[in-house]
Amino acid sequence: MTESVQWAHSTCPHDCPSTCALEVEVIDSKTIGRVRGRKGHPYTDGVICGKVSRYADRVHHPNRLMQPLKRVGPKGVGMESYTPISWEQALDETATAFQETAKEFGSESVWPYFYAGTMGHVQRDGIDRLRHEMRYSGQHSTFCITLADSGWNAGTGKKRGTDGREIAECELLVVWGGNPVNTQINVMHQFQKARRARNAKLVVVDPYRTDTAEKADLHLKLRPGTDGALACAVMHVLFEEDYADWDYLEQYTDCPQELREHLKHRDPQWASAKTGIPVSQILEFARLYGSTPRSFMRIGYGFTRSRNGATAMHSVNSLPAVTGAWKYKGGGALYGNTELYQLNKTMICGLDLLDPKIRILDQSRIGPILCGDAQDLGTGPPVKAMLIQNTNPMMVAPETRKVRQGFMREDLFICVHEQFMTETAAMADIVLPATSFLEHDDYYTASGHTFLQISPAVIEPPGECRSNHVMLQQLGTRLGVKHPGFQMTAWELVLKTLADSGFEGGNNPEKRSFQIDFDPGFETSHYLDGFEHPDGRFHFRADWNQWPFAAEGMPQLPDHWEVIDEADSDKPFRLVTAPARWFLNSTFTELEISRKKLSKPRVKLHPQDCQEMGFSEGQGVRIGNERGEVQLEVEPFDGMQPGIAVG
Ligand SMILES: Nc1nc2c(c(=O)[nH]1)N[C@H]1C(S)=C(S)[C@@H](COP(=O)(O)OP(=O)(O)OC[C@H]3O[C@@H](n4cnc5c(=O)[nH]c(N)nc54)[C@H](O)[C@@H]3O)O[C@H]1N2
Ligand SMILES: Nc1nc2c(c(=O)[nH]1)N[C@H]1C(S)=C(S)[C@@H](COP(=O)(O)OP(=O)(O)OC[C@H]3O[C@@H](n4cnc5c(=O)[nH]c(N)nc54)[C@H](O)[C@@H]3O)O[C@H]1N2
Ligand code: SF4
Ligand SMILES: [Mo]
Repeated sequence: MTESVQWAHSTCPHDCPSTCALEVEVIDSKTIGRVRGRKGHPYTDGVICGKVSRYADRVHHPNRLMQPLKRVGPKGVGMESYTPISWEQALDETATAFQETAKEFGSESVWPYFYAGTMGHVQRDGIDRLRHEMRYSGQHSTFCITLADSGWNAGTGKKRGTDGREIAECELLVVWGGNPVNTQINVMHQFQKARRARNAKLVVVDPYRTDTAEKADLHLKLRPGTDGALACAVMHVLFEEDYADWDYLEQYTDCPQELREHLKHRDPQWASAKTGIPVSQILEFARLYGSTPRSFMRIGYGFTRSRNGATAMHSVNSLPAVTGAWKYKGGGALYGNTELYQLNKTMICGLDLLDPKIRILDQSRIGPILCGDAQDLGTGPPVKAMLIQNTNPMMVAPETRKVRQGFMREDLFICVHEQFMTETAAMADIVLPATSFLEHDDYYTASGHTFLQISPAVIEPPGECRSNHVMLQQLGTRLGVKHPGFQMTAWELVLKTLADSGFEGGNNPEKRSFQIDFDPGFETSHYLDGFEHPDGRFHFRADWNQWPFAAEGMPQLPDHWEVIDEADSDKPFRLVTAPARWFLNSTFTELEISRKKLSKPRVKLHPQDCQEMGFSEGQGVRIGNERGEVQLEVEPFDGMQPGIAVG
């Protein structure tokens, strides 16, 4: 007898540029088996990472939250502080807490808080519809992309770039501030094709020797936060040694003569002193880059983890505009494609209800905010109640010490909707069990490719799990919401959003998965029909004031902006918090395989530093500063400069 195996289409929902097309083995209506990449997808093409290929262990994990919980013991302990309650009771108590808080302190004292646990737009962003209708405080989402986005857009005008598939056609790939072997394996898959076909070269710009850097022809090990200096010196050489494409510069950029003048003194010696990279390597890279027309820059998020990230990104992003690499197939740059997708999300986000006068709080400042920081709170009330979906701020938000202190407040009502008892859930008064992407409907856009993928649920929700959308509907009903978005199912919201954006979704009652390619074609993705500024040019002169939150004193032309925390005798190391291959931010910590692959959290320190400080391999150390601290094991590592700690 032959066994008939059923495979359903799905899309990886995690916060990863790859947004891989998946195939999921369906064992029965409640159980999945294997998960694999979907062959033939034009970009992800059957390749996925190790953690998602073990997804059955995550969806069917014995620690999955299965029923609503109410806290009856102390915060921060976990399951034993909770007792099961019904959904009715959990939602009633949450609604009552929000209503009473809003009545006493005003609606802005309630702060819905979310990030990127799932990247599906319906399930991720629906919380904004509740926010806007109830006039709760807004959220400025600054965990990750803000600095990079503004730096990129200052140059090109829009967050889009060369199609990732063209990596396969390059002669040189420059991976700058990213570690795709860990964080988006598909880049390496595309690059292998270029390497096989024409021996394409790989340059990696990263403070430490990552698994990606291991594969590089040239690895530039710079000091963290000095990318602006490196980029300036490279452009200095491009101008001085005649690699600049003046026809391109005159036609497509705003002030090339001025840039050249500005860079006159930012030479490799100047940059070497700041970056710690030898002059010879800067020259080698500049000459290789300048002499290779089909040079593809894959720009990651790494260097944007420093305070000068926006100006560093803008400086790096200026390189292909100097050489004119944008003109060539396999040339140009890609940081992210999210603005390719022009979607009308009014129905999901309740944008028609948004009142710009309502206070917006900075997500990354949650610690100070919960501790009552007057600058953050402005003239508004303190935050007294929160709904948290899709994020684990106790682990991921900066200034850990204050985050913890804030969450410990007994006068703060917290409802967390989660799949697992995370560190944040363990601080909540009410914990609600959430579905996974395999158990709800949604659509996904990508950062690293051009497809919008529509993916219905593959199995039924386990236990009493409910999706973010259903939870918001049911809480909203209790709060008296009227927006039509609350009346629709998640699937109806998917189709409505597509229809409102001018795409054919059909009524599709049998819920088929499908995808739409937003590839704008070669001319547009390479900005050959103009950059996205009113003058159609790439801007070497950045207008930072177009962003309401821009800092004072940002250099307009590419530069090294000296606002980072330099190491000193008190704090001798600069910290790099690099993504681990078997975890995704704080997700996958429950997976046995991930725990096995990275048995202990470690900090890489240069052997010279270890010797000076008397540290040996495996020794436990506490690293930290006034904002927080963490206990790690020392791993002596010579693949970086001294004075850097890689956690
Ligand atoms: N396995 C895994 N995959 C992930 C994630 C994960 O945690 N684990 N996270 C996901 C998310 S949310 C994101 S945003 C992406 C991020 O993925 P990436 O774009 O790869 O960016 P980062 O995670 O910031 O770090 C990448 C590299 O930047 C380097 N870096 C740090 N500081 C600097 C600097 O000042 N200059 C330069 N040039 N490099 C620097 C780090 O050493 C690191 O190797 O990955 C996603 N995918
Ligand atoms: N310590 C540390 N801090 C970091 C990072 C890091 O790697 N380590 N990375 C930084 C970066 S680049 C980013 S983008 C941010 C990311 O920060 P977060 O967006 O908070 O990412 P995660 O830590 O993965 O937490 C996501 C949570 O969402 C839950 N979740 C997943 N799907 C759903 C769903 O459908 N519904 C609900 N209700 N919950 C769901 C998961 O179980 C998980 O606990 O963190 C930043 N800070
Ligand atoms: S590489 Fe990224 S998008 Fe692909 S399966 Fe892994 S986490 Fe998901
Ligand atoms: Mo991120």
